[in-house]
Amino acid sequence: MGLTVTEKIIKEHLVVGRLVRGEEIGLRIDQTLTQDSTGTMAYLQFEALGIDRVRTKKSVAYVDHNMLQTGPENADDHLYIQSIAKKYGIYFSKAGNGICHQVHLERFGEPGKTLLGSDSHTPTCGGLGMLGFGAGGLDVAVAMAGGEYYITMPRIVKVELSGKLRPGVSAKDIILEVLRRYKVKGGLNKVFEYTGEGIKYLTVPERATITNMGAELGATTSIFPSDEETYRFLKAQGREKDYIRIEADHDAFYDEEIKIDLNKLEPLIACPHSPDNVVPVSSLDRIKVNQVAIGSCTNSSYMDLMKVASILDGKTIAEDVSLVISPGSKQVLSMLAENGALAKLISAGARILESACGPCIGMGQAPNTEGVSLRTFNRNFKGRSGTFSAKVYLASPEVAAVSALTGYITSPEKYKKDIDVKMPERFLINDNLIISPAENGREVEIIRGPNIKPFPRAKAIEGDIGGRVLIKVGDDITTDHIMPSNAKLLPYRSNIPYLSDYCLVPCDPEFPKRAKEFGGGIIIGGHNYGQGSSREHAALVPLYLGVKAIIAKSFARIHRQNLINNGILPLTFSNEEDYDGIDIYDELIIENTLTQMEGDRIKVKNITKGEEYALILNVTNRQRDILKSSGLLNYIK
Ligand code: MIC
Ligand code: SF4
Repeated sequence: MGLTVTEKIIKEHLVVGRLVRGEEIGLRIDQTLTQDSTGTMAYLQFEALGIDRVRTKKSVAYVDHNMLQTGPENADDHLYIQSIAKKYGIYFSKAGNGICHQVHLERFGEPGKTLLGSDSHTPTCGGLGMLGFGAGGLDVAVAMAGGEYYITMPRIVKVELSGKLRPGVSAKDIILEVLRRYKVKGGLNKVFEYTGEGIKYLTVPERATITNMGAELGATTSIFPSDEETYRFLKAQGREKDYIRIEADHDAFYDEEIKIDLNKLEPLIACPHSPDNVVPVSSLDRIKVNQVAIGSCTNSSYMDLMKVASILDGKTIAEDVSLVISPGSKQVLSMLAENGALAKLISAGARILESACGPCIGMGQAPNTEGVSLRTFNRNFKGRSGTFSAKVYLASPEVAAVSALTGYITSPEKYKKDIDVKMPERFLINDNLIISPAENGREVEIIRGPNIKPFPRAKAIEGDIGGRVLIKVGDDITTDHIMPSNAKLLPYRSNIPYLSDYCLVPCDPEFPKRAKEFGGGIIIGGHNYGQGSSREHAALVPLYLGVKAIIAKSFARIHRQNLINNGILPLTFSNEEDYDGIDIYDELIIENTLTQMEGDRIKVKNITKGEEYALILNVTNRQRDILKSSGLLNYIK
């Protein structure tokens, strides 16, 4: 039996386990990336490992999230990361160089290699045939120290693309179509591997839009083969030496298959408040738009913005629309500046933001109260924009640009002009904002600002674990609910005590107070608990608040691992109806926890209700040992 692209790369990097679906495997990691909002914590954890230089082939530290700098905190963290990078052998991409995933695709990603990043959209480099995973900071720290990264050997979904996109329909619509079919939990423990005749019409940046937003499926990752298009992109980036060809064997086995006929696809849009709430743009009835935001790691490439410039050329945006554009990288912005497209954007009325995540993570540009914001981004969870009452829609750059002109959500199919943007033969290459590490790191001093506080460590599990139910939440709770991130909170990513006052506040403003009053306790969740970002803070902050276990119907992949890494028990119901019987303030107890943890069934008593539930501890032996050693750091040591 032949192999898929995914299996070929996994096989090359397999350190522990076998290529058997559902079994745990450990992979050698070639490259790592961090960004600044998870990076500070990841490097504090790396320091705790006591290694003197990274052991990966290439590690890069980006500054792209915390760029608003309304106080000294962010700048202090940037200096910390820069000094760490210099000391430990890590390339440092300075503020202004661009969004980590866009820059990594342009300048570092390599087909056939593995990439681990402390950001959930690390699969972006799957667009050039690289196997990228998002993970918590501690997993990335361990990979930088030369440790392997563990995943469940995924099921592989063949996404067969046939035909060619029609004018006005774009790569974003392909991933929105996959999201429409699979929903935000449909990708758990799966890799989406793209193939078929249709892929030859998709450039690497377009493929990267698709693999990027595959994160919203909850997938392990997404990947395209490495073919002529990959070569063309790498050559245009002056990196043809990094090219290798990787394609699935003709008799490769896939666990599932879906087909998308690109000729039939139409412009799609994700409606508030979930990326899988997808409908055709044409089905929406004249929705007035207050803000249009173009950018983010999903849609901020040179070609995306050239399309936008072509649509806006010589026109003026609607009177009531605020249009903000954040180019994905310095390369993109410089090229737009040099060829005059930037002038067209500015002239049409766009507000040009720096090359960074910006509005995508609520770092400025929060919409007006009840405002409608149309974005080319990947997430529209409630409140993420910085305005709790805002309604955020997600669509392609074409939909965004045309709607900015009309003032209403509008399908670009109505826009008659042919938008034909070609990938350049040569991108503008200037890596002067990428700082190389020191030859001899010993002499480099680490700069630590006053905002950097020690991170909490799990305590060893002893006797009975128990406590009050501190909160009971429903399905699809995101890490944006558990640990909100916006312009006010992001500066405190290295200050867990400060963040603890905001934990789960979007679900219940009283949660932090209650958790502190009871000295910790237990959280009850629905399906897909912890979906979304990789931020480890969604585990570290509950740990700080004394949360000992989370009992949910199911967990999102990265968050579940972050809980285990930090010594919090992720338990699931064996009988989902038990969820209904538990209420906030109930007192739960898991007697002789350590002994019970030897098996995969855990009995929990509800003292308040006089009931007992059978829960599942679905972990591998390695994960069990991590939990018993009170977290990954202690386990490794
Ligand atoms: C996000 O898009 O939610 C983020 C901000 O990039 C996060 C990382 C973080 O919380 O710092 C992610 O996707 O992992
Ligand atoms: Fe940045 Fe948004 Fe991409 Fe996260 S999803 S890395 S915040 S641009």
